[in-house]
Amino acid sequence: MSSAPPIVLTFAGSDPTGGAGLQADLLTAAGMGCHPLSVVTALTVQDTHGVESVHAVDAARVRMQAERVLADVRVGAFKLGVLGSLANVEAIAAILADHPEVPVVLDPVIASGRGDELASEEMIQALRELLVPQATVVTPNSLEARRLGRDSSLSAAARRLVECGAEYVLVTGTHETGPEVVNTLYDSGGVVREDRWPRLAGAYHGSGCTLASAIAAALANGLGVPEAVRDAQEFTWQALASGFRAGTGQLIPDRFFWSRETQAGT
Ligand code: PXL
Repeated sequence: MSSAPPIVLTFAGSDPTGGAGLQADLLTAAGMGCHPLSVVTALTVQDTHGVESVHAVDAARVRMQAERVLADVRVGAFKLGVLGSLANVEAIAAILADHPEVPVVLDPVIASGRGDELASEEMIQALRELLVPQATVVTPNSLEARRLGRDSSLSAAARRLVECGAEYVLVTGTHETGPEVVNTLYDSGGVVREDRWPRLAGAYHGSGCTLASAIAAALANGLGVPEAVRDAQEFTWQALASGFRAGTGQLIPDRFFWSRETQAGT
């Protein structure tokens, strides 16, 4: 019997395309050497173009899934994505409070890449009040940072989220313009690190899920937050650069890019 790999528990909505959501989290955690546990918070109907509808799982069932597996398995990190309903946000906040030693990566998903709404205004408020204070790292893109942090300035919005209780806030720059994507990590002292990546031309299904899950996997592997954020960006950039076209819409990141690389000369 071999020893267990680090374990990540994701709370996420199912994306049948395998590009985003729960399936992105499972592939990413596995691709980063972790074993993924999953609590399904919602079912979505979608294709690689965008999300048609979201169907929340009942909050009591979300709580039962999590409590049962957490009573059995020791978890190295939690990752939160689409949560489906206000009642689910409240249930998950209570579960996290029972496990204060486990780091939490909160991806505050508000919309799909195409702009389909994935969280209501009351859910955004509950994220801010109940989950941001328990987060080790919150990973908003710039649009989410401005809405969640209620400020048009990204640094001011990030500061607000740290004031709400997040230990770190990683604001991603995919939705901004310019030849580089600038991702900035903040804590209570201000900017911790700023990483610049050549902007890739494609539109991707599940880039934010991949990044947040990769951070959770790196934390479960024992890294500190700044190093986890660095490794996760490297992994994500490579997964995106190796992205493939499965349907007629957005590209899907390849979280197993490393297993498909051919050796030079072979
Ligand atoms: O990429 C954010 C995201 C997360 N979770 C689910 C999604 C999406 C985007 O489409 O569908 C289930």
